[in-house]
Amino acid sequence: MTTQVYEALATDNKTLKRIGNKVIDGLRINPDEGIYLFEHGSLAWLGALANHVREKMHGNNTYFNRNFHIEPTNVCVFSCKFCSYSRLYAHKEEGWELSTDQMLEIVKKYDGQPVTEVHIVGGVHPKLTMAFFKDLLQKIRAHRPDLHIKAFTPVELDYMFRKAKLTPEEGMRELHEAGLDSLPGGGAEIFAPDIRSQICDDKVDAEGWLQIHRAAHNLGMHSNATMLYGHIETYAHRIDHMERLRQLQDETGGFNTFIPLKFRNKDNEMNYLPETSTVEDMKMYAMARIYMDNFPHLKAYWPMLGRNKAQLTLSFGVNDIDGTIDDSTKIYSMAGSEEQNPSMTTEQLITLIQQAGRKPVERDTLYKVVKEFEMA
Ligand code: V47
Ligand code: SF4
Repeated sequence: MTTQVYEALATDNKTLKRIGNKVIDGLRINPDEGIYLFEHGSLAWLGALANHVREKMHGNNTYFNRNFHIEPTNVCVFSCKFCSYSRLYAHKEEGWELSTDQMLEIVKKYDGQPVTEVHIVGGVHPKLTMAFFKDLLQKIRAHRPDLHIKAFTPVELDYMFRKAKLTPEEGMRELHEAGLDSLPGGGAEIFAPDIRSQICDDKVDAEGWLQIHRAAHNLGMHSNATMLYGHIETYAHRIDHMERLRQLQDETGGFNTFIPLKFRNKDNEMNYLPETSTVEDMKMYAMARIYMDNFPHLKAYWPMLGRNKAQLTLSFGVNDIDGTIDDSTKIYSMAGSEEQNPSMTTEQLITLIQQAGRKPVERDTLYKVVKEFEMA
């Protein structure tokens, strides 16, 4: 295997060779080396390196889980320029707002079905308080104690905690006690303030986002992290983002998965920007696998990329496809994602992974194996 990798990575560029050897030897690369790889590594070269790291960590295993989504509201006090989904409170009649009973009805639809996780995330509605969400968590927990509740980004949490006059530590403890198990990765966008101020000026900043995840990790909870790429940021901004996450992971070890999210340009204020090419997308995944050496998992969110590109990512470092049996999330379909009606049966998802030459493994949120399947 290693001989093959050395052959695949043959290059006359001494700097690339030196950095490539570090990665093969399992050594961490620094931010300057990361930027150099982004700028000078070809797709084939980065792919070979990322695939080496992926196979060293996970072999052919490719994880998916059975989950469903609830989006309580798309009414939002913030105005992120890339967002196609939210409606300001002043125009709330154009949006939606689910009651606790309506959300419990969604949970009950899955009674008797082998789903392991509910993913709850939405806009920041000014009237939805900490008390409202604690009550929702308690009711879901009471109805279905085995369901893992992964909910709320630091954008929603920061607003909730500030209104309730709670520190991130106090707020996280209360929600954890009410039934919250882990945090999804949203709201991170790009941490660097020179970009963040241009695309989402008014919501929680990098330090606030990281502090909420730190507070969750310190309570023993796990979480994910995302990065919105392919808009006005540079390679240096992407590396800076990944570096901040890598540092927090060194401190807490609480992150499960890194999820690069490709910017989609339909119906938002940044629609003048072209979208990234497939080559650029695969390069992003490969760089994420190479740089995020302390993140166990790299996930491709298939409803956003589409099925074929999601398959391709499995050769560029990705070892997890966000499998869902009924993904009714609107944040991507409204931004122009490939999958306008993203829903795949477990059988379809298994076939998709097998067709890419990998081994499907059903997991729960914390990557405990639920069931292993054969390779094709
Ligand atoms: O933070 C919004 C992104 C995120 C656009 O943790 C957009 O398992 C592209 O974080 N183009 C929310 N992206 C979704 C999210 C997520 C998704 C799947 C799994 C997990 C997980 C987390 O969606 C936002 C923002 O970065 N987003 N608008 C857009 N136009
Ligand atoms: Fe609100 Fe989230 Fe949309 Fe920003 S991305 S406007 S925080 S719903």
